[in-house]
Amino acid sequence: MTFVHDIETAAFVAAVEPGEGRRVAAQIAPTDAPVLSLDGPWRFRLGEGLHDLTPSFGAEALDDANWDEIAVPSSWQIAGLRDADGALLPRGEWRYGAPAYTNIRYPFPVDPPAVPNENPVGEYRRRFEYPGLAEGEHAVLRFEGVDSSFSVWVNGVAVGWGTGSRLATEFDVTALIRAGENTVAVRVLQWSAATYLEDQDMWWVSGIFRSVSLRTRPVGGIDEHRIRADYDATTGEARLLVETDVPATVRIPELAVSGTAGEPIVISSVEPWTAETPRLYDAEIASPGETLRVRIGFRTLKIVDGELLVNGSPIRLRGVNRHEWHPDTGRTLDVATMLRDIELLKTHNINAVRTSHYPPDPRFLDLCDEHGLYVIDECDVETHGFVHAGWVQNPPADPRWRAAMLDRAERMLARDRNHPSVIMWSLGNEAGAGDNLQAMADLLHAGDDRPVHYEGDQNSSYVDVYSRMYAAPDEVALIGAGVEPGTPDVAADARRRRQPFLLCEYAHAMGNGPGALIDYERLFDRYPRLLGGFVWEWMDQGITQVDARGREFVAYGGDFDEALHDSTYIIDGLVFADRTPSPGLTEYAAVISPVRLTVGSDAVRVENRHDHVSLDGFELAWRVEVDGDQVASGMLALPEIGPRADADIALPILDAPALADGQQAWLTIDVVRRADADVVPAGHVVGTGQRLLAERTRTLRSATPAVAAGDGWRLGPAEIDDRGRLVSLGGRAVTTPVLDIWRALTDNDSHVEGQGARWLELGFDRMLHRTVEVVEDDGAIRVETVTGAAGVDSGFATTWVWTAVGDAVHLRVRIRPHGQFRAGIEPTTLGVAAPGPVVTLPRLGITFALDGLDDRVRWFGLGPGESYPDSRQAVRVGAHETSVAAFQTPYAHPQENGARQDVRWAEISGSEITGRSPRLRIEADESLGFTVRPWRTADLERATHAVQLEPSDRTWITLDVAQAGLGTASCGPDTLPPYWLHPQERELGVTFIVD
Ligand code: IPT
Repeated sequence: MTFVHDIETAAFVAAVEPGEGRRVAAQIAPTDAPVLSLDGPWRFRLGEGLHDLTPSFGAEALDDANWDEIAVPSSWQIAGLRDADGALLPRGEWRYGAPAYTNIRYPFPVDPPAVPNENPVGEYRRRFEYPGLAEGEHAVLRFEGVDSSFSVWVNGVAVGWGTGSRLATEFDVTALIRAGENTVAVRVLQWSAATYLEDQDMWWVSGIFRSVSLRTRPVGGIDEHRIRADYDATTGEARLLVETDVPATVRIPELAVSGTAGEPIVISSVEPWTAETPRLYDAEIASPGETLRVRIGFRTLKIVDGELLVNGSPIRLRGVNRHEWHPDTGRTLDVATMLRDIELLKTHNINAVRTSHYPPDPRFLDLCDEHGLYVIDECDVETHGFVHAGWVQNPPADPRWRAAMLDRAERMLARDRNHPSVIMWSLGNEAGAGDNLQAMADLLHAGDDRPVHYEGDQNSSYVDVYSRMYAAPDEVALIGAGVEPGTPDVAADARRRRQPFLLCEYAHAMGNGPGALIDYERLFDRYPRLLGGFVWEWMDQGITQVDARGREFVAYGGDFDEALHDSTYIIDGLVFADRTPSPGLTEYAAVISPVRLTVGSDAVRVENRHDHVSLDGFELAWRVEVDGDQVASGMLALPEIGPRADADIALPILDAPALADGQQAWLTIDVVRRADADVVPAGHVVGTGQRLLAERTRTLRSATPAVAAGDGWRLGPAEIDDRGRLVSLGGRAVTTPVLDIWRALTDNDSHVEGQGARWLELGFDRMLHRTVEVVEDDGAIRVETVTGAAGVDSGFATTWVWTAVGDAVHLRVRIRPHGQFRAGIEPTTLGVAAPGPVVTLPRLGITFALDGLDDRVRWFGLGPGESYPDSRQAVRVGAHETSVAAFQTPYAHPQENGARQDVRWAEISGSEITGRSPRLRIEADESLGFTVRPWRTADLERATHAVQLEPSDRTWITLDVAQAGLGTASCGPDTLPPYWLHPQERELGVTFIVD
């Protein structure tokens, strides 16, 4: 065979064409034809670049006995982080380069289509036995994913080269394969022209990272099959059309249906497929040479009046953007990991996945069909890095790249079009503008009737949905109402106004956050044009690493000595790298719950937010708790409530519970699954409603006078010195309370769009305290302080009143801000200052520390998880308990975390057995924010990785009047104004009881 680009020298490295020698790699289905997996150990050698290629690399006789072994599939940089036994290697001992992370920027000069000489080359070889081919049979070598360009030899002969890392590639090797031993050799270039099309926000890792197989194609085998399975919701009738490249028959035993490929089959009654009812029918497509086992889901998609209808009913997308990642295996996932994602998605009420930003491992789509998720299948195209070159030479706008881009669209379509779960094609992500994108859309429209998505087509000139990323709620509201500003082209504007609107990315889940999910959800509820959104992103794409002390940690950009990197921006998921749900995920699950409860005084309103199913599968479990202790409970059945309908259910008549001083009684109602529903177990709670039934305000204990002791006073369990400092409480050493307005900046706070810079400018992180006076006042000790930062006029005057109340001590704090609280006051040369915006506060409260209270924490208030003003849908009022350690949320990049809101009392105990009091109880006059940490805020702020946080000898307690919201400024709108904390006079009061 001859090739335009020489294969021996890898001359295709700078070729803009998609490949040579390939054939269409259509979807494969389970078959009775032989399939030989070539996964497993391969011989491997990593060359430095094209100047370092193994001569005669494809030759059968090449002696590779001394080469390393590498697992296929895997990425070599990830595989090389471990030794042959799988143990992590320390920095400096990595075997095959290292992963590198950049978000937008290319990892090499923007010099298309060329790449630098520094271009590692992975050479893979494997010998295998093959039974040989019978007359007329074919053999096809199939690669599910190789990053980036690669060339292939079989038995010493070059068969071609390919690109399109996350798409399948096939080579017909019939002429080369033989009975007995065969040799396959694959040379993979880390960088190639194709890399310019693959600039997604993820780790740069290379190699044969998805499976490889050798497929025997029988005489008369079915190489391509296409299934169209429509459902008519008005008649219940299905229409099936199976097309094949050879004559074949179609059989669905369960429906007692059979027919001929190429001819429509009408079925009078089927159960349709939706994400809520993922009904699949097993079917057989048989030719004389081969039988395929396929699964068919009947469903119809249609856009009508700005709504996307599935089987005639509008749907709402409650989605996530999912990259394929595992902290130990990188971009290579096993089915168990994919299934784990499915379970997590389904148990958190998520119904849609955008496969950002490339077609996933095809087995994931099988799972989406089976378990029910709507999928936006996105093509492997992103050229974001050209933004740094003013989009000059951007491939989508350059005709030379057209063939490669069309090739990608065509291969995505061929591989994925039979999946009922795929409800939309996406051309790619962040690839700017250009005719090649429109040509991809044309190709998809011609070949399939699914809607086409591309967020970069802002005027919707060739796509079917209006899609945006990170638009703020205000703008989304305008779009929902259809009154958004028009596009320049009148016809395009009219078309766009008839399209459903999608937030293909929103609510950047980086670090602590996102805030304001509920604000978006309310808009989605209100405007039918809003099809929903996809949170960015599903998981923290961290990598398991070991530090110098041998401790494992989650690595991010920069941890691999990359010359250019984007640091923590890869740690922005709803699940942590080990797939533990973050508070952001629990919040999202509550916000998008398909069953919403509003608990009234004698009835509960139940809203069924499903699009297709009634609430048959659910029931209500209610309980009454007094101060967290359950006093009554029961179950309530649900009547027939159809999709998108609601009903009021009468509540049982309850006796007024007896309340002690300061107690509250709450009614909590959970919506629970009655029986197992696929991956969602019986008893799973999908939504909760609560209502305060009764409360008794706390009466303060009566005061007793302070007793002079030493240089200060004794007030119940407290010792206060003559400088007004609390020195001990219940015999435990104390770090005295100070006014605290600081939080360890979250990723959202510290981003340029966030408020962190203004907070730092006003010195909120470096407050100094001045004691103005300490006086004994009517038996209480009153301390006046002033707090402010160097160089800044804004600050706080605080009055602290300590009162002994029997064997306890009460503290009342009154905080009065003074000064301008304005950032950006830059004097001009004339000395005139221009005041900047008023600065709001991160938090407002007090922080102190105690010795030895390191064990359990109990509290009554919102929990069990952390919450913030704009992220509090998932938490419930009740009594919660955990350990000091588990009270912390272990964000991979340490930052403010763990705050519990609306806390009325809290108890912290020590693990040591001594004569000292085992427990501190804090009773709030009014409810408070409450945080307990085994380290200081400054430690949290200084640590770059969670593993660096080590418990100090004291437990740090912060009690807040309030804290600022979280927002999503790391990509998107900052904290919305209702969740700001303005500097205003505020008070807090607590009683400390030690027993
Ligand atoms: C947006 C990207 O599409 C996504 O891949 C990811 O990088 C995200 O940002 C940030 O994590 S693009 C951005 C410029 C809005």
